[in-house]
Amino acid sequence: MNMELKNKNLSVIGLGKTGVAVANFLSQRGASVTVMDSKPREQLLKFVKQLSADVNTVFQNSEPASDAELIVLSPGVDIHSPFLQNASRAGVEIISEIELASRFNTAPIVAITGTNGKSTCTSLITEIIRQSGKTVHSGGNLGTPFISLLDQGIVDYRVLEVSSFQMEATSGLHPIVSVILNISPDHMDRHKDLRSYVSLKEKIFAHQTQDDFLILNQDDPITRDMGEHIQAERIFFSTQVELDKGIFLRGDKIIARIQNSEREIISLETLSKGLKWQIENILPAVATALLLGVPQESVLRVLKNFEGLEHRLEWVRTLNGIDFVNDSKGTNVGSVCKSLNTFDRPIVLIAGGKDKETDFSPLKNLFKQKVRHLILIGETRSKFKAVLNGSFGYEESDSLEEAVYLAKAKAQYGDVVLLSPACASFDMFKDFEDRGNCFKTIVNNLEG
Ligand code: UMA
Repeated sequence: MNMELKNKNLSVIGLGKTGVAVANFLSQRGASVTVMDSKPREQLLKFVKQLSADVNTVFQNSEPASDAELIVLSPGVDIHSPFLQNASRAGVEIISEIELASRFNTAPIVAITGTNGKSTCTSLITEIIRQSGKTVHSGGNLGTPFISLLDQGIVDYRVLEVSSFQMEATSGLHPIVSVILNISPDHMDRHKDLRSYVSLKEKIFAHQTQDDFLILNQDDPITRDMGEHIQAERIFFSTQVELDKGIFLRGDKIIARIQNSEREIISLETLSKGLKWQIENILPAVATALLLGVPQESVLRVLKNFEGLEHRLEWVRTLNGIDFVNDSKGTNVGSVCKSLNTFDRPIVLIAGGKDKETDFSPLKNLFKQKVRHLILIGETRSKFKAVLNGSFGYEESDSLEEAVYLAKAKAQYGDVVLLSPACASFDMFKDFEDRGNCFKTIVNNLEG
């Protein structure tokens, strides 16, 4: 579906990466565009400078213009916000940037969602497609808004990482392959409950047809039962059991049983260092590649050379036999559980940060099994302490630097020192990247 934009009055809410991309896209197509943001202008100069000259701006107020004929939301804007109620009551259409881009996109889409691992899986699929000689764009929650990709030329595929925020006001996204990696509670400060969060993730396959594929995690109790009655073909992946149809591990080998044939893909020991800890994200990426008809040589080349992504189980340094690992993107409980389960040796964990109204109790038993020592930082320290309730020892620190020193002092030869906070970063840092970069600088400056 396309839409007429010329001379329409359009409001874009939120002036971040998405707001800039949407406003410029709309204004280039002849619309009269106003961007609103709750922050003052001085805090948004970086984005103001990137706007086309004819885009209007309103600061310290996110309410759309009263004459808006269409409202486009940035992912950070909750569709249930009170400032959208008047427009909603008046019947003005409110859509996400992903929805807007879907209406103009003409390339086949591969879309990846789930609570954890989305970025790694998205990047792997993109690299594998590129390696096979096809042209490909990737973006979405990963960093480059979907709408920006549309003005970057025609490609064979667009690979999108899609978040629950981005699905809120989305109704028409139609991927030829969709992937749901896993589901555990996240962003509970934004979504009403776990069911609402799951429903947003399920929208990724709502428009798929019998020619399309939905890739799901067999080991995850929520994704396992998804899409039972859909037309698209469901393909499962598992690290725990062999599947009649799907992709799984047999010993240390990845085996694919897809489209009526079984083939051995790769042995785990030949995976690149960046991927050794990411099997759950590799399996759906390989399945996607095979379904798209990518030759196995291209898949292997990427799996042997892919460096992994920054801030996601990123190996930083080995010092005195201790591996220091940056998992600053571990911003929810599910992600930290996965990261802790990745290692079969004692972990000294640095956790804590800004609260996302998360229930930390699932971590309690895992700490007992996996964590040699815990160091708490950030705003959520007292919440962690209340959950642990004396059942697990910890130290506290006011700074990440001190936390790293404490971790080094407690870790023994062969241990892992892991920064995986289970929380957002905004109490002490600009964002999770800033937190991860600080961790790496501190670790790289440690003396032996
Ligand atoms: N704002 C308002 N009113 C509101 C809420 C926000 O005016 O009620 C304004 C803020 O003041 C701010 C602007 O909106 O100036 C920011 O918009 P945004 O938060 O949507 O930020 P963008 O820069 O557009 O980045 C978004 C995604 N951000 C979020 O989902 C919070 C980025 O994902 C994404 O990379 C980018 O679009 C491009 O697609 C980041 C993220 O943290 C990485 N995602 C979450 C996650 O991974 O857990 C979902």
